[in-house]
Amino acid sequence: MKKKAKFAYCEKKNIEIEDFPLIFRGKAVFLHQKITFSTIYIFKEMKKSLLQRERAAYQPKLPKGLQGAVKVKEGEPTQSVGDQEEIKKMFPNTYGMPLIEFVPGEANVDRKMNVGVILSGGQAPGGHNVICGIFDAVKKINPANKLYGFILGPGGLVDHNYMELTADIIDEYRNTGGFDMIGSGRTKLEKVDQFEKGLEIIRELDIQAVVIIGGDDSNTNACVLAEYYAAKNYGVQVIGCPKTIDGDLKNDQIETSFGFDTATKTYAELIGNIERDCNSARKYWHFIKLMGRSASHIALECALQCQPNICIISEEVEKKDMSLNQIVEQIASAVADRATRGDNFGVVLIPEGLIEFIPSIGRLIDELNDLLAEHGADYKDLDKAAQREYILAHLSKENAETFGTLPEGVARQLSLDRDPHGNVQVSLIETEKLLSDMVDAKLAEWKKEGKYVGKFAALHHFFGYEGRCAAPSNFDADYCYALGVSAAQLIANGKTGYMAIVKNTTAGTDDWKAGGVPITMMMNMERRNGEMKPVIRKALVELEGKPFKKFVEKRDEWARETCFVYPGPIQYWGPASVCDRTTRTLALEQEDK
Ligand code: FBP
Repeated sequence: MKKKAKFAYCEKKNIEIEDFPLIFRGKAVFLHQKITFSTIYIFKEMKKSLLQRERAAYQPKLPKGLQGAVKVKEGEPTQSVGDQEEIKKMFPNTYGMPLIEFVPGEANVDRKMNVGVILSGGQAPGGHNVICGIFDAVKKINPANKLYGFILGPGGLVDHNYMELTADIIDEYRNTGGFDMIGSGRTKLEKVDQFEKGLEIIRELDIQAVVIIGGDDSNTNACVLAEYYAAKNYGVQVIGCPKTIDGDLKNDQIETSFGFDTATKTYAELIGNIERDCNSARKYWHFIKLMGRSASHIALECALQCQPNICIISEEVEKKDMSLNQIVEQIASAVADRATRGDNFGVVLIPEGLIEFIPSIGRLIDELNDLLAEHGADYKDLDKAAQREYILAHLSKENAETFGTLPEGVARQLSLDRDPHGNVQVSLIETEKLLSDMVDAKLAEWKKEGKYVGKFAALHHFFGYEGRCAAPSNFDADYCYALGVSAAQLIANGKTGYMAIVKNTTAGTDDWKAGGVPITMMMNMERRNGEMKPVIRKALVELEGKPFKKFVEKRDEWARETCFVYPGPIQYWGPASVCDRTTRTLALEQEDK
């Protein structure tokens, strides 16, 4: 409906424009709080493609332990991965709980429970299937149970924006990508008044448990909320779910975060297409930046799938204490070497988070974080030039020098507001452009010195948002649905402060093992926004791990020769060897386990 028509409708019905109903499947569904026009547009009835229609009929495969009646098998008590004493003190009610596995049982729990669900942070393929899994499981446990979706992320809980998720709505979104069923957001749940505000709507809707589907930061919030409600004896359970395309929410208990599989397969398809174009025209160097705020898992996985000439791994840059100039020389050397054989073309993959891992820039960002946290107010009102001067005047000598040498756009981006979790918005920094400009300059220098004879023409790409809402691969469709069912079972069995997990994911789905891990088990203390905070430890690329070692074994050959592989699009139907194939990262990591 057009904006004008909406105003006319509200006038006729004598309602405020903020109370305009959500039109879903031709029916007016009144949200119970003020919503904005942008919110309304999310819920427009979907037009389905043929693929979507066929895909809707796909029934995700469940592990044996979740197929029928479910029994809880408890493991040993757990402890946090670091700073045990501090974490234990901060989470007295949710610390030390045992690991849980669901195994086939005799009788199912028949619990009356209403559940609220929140999608938090960046989109990741499969989020809708988590919600579908929760829905099917809570209805199976007791058909009177209700599922509510909080709208546009954790803020929906605090602002009381929600909708009941009925079978009609759920069926629209089975096996689809995106988070548009209820939307997502990055509001950080950390203050008591937010928890209390949330409780009001939880009580009003008679909700017994909230599931937060998110990455490391959002699950940290889930843990804090679980502890708060437990400490207050409110009887509200909080369960987390491991989401992020970045692949950095993994550890001994979480084999992979959902969305990584589909997103990397989508990027690998695009990179493969570029490689083929590159190998056909033989005249460009393609610089491709890939999402992944911090860790380089996405870049590494795409490299293993596509065999580009160069892939930079941030964790290695940090370990080797490399400067920006050394990275540029490494790329320029490979370009110059290929040029000696007449190959003036190639593909370079760059992880989005690289800039923070270059040690000198990392130190600068740490100081900037503290500076912006401390002096936020007096800095914000200054104009651009004055902000730069302010920063240069307040930084230590070493960091001021680094800041001064950065191109203005990059320096500016590093000095802007952090996201609500204190992260630099690295997706907005054009590292691919920065590196190719510097490589160009280096090659020009070498040309003058007679060390380089080729031609260098660069093209730039950034693949991030292109993959976050892709239709989930079979792996993510199954994995997410199982995570949703697992979350519902954790709730039915009275658990709180747990994250739903599914393990043994390189075996057939029947043999996957579903259960729960206490969130406190994954926590340690880290500095955020100038303060030490309990957070889930991020999993970076392990330089001793098999995926990186495999890459190192091959990379010199890939740099010299043209060894491109073109993976093609995700397949939903066909031989299992193609359709159900996991990522190389997961396969290599699980090889000996
Ligand atoms: P999550 O950690 O919330 O899953 O988000 C990851 C991510 O996709 C990063 O790869 C990227 O840097 C960031 O989100 C982009 O954030 P935004 O969606 O706010 O632009």
